[in-house]
Amino acid sequence: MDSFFITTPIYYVNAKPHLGHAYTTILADSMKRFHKLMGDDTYFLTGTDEHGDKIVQAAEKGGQTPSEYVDEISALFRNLWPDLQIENDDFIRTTEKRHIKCVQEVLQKVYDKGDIYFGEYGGHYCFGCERFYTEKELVDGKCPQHETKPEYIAEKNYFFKMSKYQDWLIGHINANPDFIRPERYRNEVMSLLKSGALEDLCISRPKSRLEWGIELPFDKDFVTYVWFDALINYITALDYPKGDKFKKFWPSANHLVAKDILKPHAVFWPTMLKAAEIEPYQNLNVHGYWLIKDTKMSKSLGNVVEPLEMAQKYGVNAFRYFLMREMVFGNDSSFSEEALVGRLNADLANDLGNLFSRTLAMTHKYFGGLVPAEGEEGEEDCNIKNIGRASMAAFQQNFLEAKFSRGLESLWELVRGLNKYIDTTQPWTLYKEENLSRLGTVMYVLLENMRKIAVHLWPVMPEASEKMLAELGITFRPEKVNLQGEVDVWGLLELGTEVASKSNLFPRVEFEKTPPV
Ligand code: ME8
Repeated sequence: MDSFFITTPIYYVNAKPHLGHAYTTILADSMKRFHKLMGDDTYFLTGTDEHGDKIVQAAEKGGQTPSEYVDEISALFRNLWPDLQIENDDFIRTTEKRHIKCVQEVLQKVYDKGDIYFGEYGGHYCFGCERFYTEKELVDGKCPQHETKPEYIAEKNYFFKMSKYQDWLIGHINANPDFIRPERYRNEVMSLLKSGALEDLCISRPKSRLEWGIELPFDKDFVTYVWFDALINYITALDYPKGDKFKKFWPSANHLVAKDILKPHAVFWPTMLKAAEIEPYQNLNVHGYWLIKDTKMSKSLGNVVEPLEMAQKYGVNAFRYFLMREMVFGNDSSFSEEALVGRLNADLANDLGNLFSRTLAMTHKYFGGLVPAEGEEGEEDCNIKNIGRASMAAFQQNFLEAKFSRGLESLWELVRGLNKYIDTTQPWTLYKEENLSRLGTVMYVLLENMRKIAVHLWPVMPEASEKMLAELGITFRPEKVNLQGEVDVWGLLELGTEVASKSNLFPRVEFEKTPPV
């Protein structure tokens, strides 16, 4: 049994969760479920990043201590995930004892090796990103993420010798074309690495300036800061260094992040791992931004989309489907309720929902609701089975390559193919002609394909998939599924199974434009 370890970024607790956080976490959940169906032993980690200036400032604003504040906001993230049908195996908080211990162990190891030194540094510090920017990285003197002018800070601090590992990292990326994907981000990282000497990474803050962090094990007057703290969460959760979980899951580590934190994950983290003599992760999967009317979502612009509100309004499963289908992985994508409603009606209500409810209704009308026997296979049946095989194989391959939207598109070739199959085989005519043997074949082909589609949809729409399968008289057990085998296997839906008489999985919705103010 292979393993599959999937992580999301640990989110800052300086604001409530929004659509962007929900997207990454839903996607991670889908990847976990997909790998589960592929027979892998899976582990899915998410959590919250709770140290740093931003948090102290946000707590002060609300008149709370940092610790009261982080408890409150972290719980908002933790409690949201089950409502979006997200099943994470662990939820890590950087203020937990297990994490503090792990960070200190890694720091000590890297320090003992001589890869951490004490030095003076002056630089352009962006509080939003919690990192220093080089002159070259600034755009018009401003931070490219926050478009604010960074503050010039000079102080004595500890540094990680990141530059020492630059050549090794270039070699590793060259030797592992999938290490960073999609390709555009791999190219971006490569051109950054080849554009000049990598700077060393400032990893501490004097306690006189900031106490809300993890104390350096080799100097009590300093705390470690942001990335050296946050990134290590991925191995803390596997009980590094001693745990069996670490041995089992680390080799398959897949990180999922948006492009805003590409450099820390693609450059800081692998070099930190190398210095700590830990194998690099397997893949870094990088997605683009959800935009609102072509602008990035931000609290200050007041255009933040509340994921729970969308899920409650349109259904969790439709919301999950939309996010995964609409965004081409790696590119930016615009979110609008209009587009969501469009896809819900077209793909889910019309294509899939109608196909399913028509199939169930016909099974009732023609065969009393019992799955009929399949007779001889004709050309049309053979054709649709070929479409099915190609569509499911493409779905799986695309999901393995982190091309989720294309994967769903491939599956819909089967959904649309089946709708056409009904039009051409005309079960109602076969019924009128009393050609029950041919009718049985057609209905069986439809029902068995519905079963296969439902199984493939479980990673994206867990509840809808289980409901479809229940309506087909099947109790779904993910651990019993062999998704790869589903491409070629035929006939798992048993003859005589009683199916539901109707289904209303995805009712059509009308889009109401908000009246102009
Ligand atoms: O960066 N579109 O936390 P963060 C898509 N604590 N995804 C978005 C998004 C958008 N408009 N906005 C946010 C941090 N995200 C650090 C991470 S990891 C060791 C430490 C998602 O709360 C996306 O996954 O700012 C992005 O990478 C992440 O939220 C940033 O979360």
